[in-house]
Amino acid sequence: MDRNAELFARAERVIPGGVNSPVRAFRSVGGTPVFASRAKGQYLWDENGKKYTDYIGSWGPLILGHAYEPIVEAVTKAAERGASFGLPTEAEVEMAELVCSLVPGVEMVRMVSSGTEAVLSALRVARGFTGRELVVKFEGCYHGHSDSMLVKAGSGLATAGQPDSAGVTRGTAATTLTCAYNDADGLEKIFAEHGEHIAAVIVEPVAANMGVVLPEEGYDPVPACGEWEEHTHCGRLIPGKKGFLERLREITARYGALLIFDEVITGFRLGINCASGYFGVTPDLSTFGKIIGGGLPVGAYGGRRDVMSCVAPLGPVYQAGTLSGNPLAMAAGLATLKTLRDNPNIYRDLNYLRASLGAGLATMFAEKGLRAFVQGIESLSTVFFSETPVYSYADAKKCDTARYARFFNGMLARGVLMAPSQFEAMFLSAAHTNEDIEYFLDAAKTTIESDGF
Ligand code: KE4
Repeated sequence: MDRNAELFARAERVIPGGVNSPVRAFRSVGGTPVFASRAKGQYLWDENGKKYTDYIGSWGPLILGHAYEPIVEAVTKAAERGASFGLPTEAEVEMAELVCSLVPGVEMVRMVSSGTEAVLSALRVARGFTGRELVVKFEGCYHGHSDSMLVKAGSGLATAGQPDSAGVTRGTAATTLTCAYNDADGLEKIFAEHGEHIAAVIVEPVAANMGVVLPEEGYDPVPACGEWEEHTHCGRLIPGKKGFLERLREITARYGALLIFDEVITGFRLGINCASGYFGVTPDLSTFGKIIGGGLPVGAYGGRRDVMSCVAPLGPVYQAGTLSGNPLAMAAGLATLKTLRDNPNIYRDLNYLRASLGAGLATMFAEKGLRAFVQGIESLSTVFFSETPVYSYADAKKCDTARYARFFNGMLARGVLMAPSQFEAMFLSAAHTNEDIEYFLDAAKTTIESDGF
């Protein structure tokens, strides 16, 4: 019997949808979800013993690969000293000092236990600091499952959002406005109407939850399929052209609203100085997750000292957590961040691998006359089966998700584990090699040449 199927049948009886996070159920690509048994480096084995080259990477934390030895050792040593104390520890101080030393604009930082918790806390601080109620998010960006972030565009541009999940009250949704990603002019209009009531704008500096969509930081359009060139971005920088993130910074400052970079994915993924260092735009608050925990549950939010000074017990904005700054998670996070800080070539090599993957796929698709766009930056990449490049959620929704599902399953059968959704990213790790990229491209070639693709 297929152990994945057997375990999934058991799981569905006692866990909603059989999974502890929806995307793991493979519903948008079909088939039985892969149950992970173990993993090492870039490889993962399922419960049937089938081996995959893993491009999910736990959705981002594992930039150094699975079971990275220094992390395993650090967590083991920490566990032998006690898993949790409910008291401050030196590791938390070291983590806060390290984050403040690496991320532009972060003068103080608070540890929490997930990206969702980091975002909901940052939004509460922004509202407490400004005394304002409204927040703005961008369609297609995902910031975790806190109520005010589960909101889709309301009818019309600057009207209040509508719940995007059952259980989110209309009152909560009404305090979240939405705008199209990369539409700084649209944001200008929202501020013209609501500016004095807007506490914050939250953005993924590189959107990775509608697939990888870059901020138009003054770039030419994404190279058309087959016209790929060696770029660290999807496009060519147009000197002097104000980009999307720069415009957000300028607009929010002008109205006294806070700019929040949700760096749960981009943090320490784009580079050791995060997206704020990468694009040279400094937000007022930043949120983190994933890599900062090295695979254990960690989130964090931080930023301007005057803003963070509002947080209890220093200030009036309450936020707390039993396992915040957990010693095991700090050990994993510190081992990860120190490795990245002390080995800058990791980022250079990751970008090269990602660009090689993108170039190989774009060339292959062009040769087959297949309209598909590979959009990526540093170690993030998405294959969009789309007639046009993807600059916004409206563009992403036009993708041929059925074709993506066929591609995903063809690759899965050939031992390549991609993101089980068109609207996610692939995450490369320092464990991936040129040979893995060649294997990916070989598998992609036989997949797109297979019957019925
Ligand atoms: P968590 O609460 O899942 O740790 O983080 C929420 C979050 C916040 N902000 C951004 C930009 C995020 O991408 C996320 C979570 N990312 C998804 C992957 N797209 C997590 C995977 C899942 O939901 O299972």
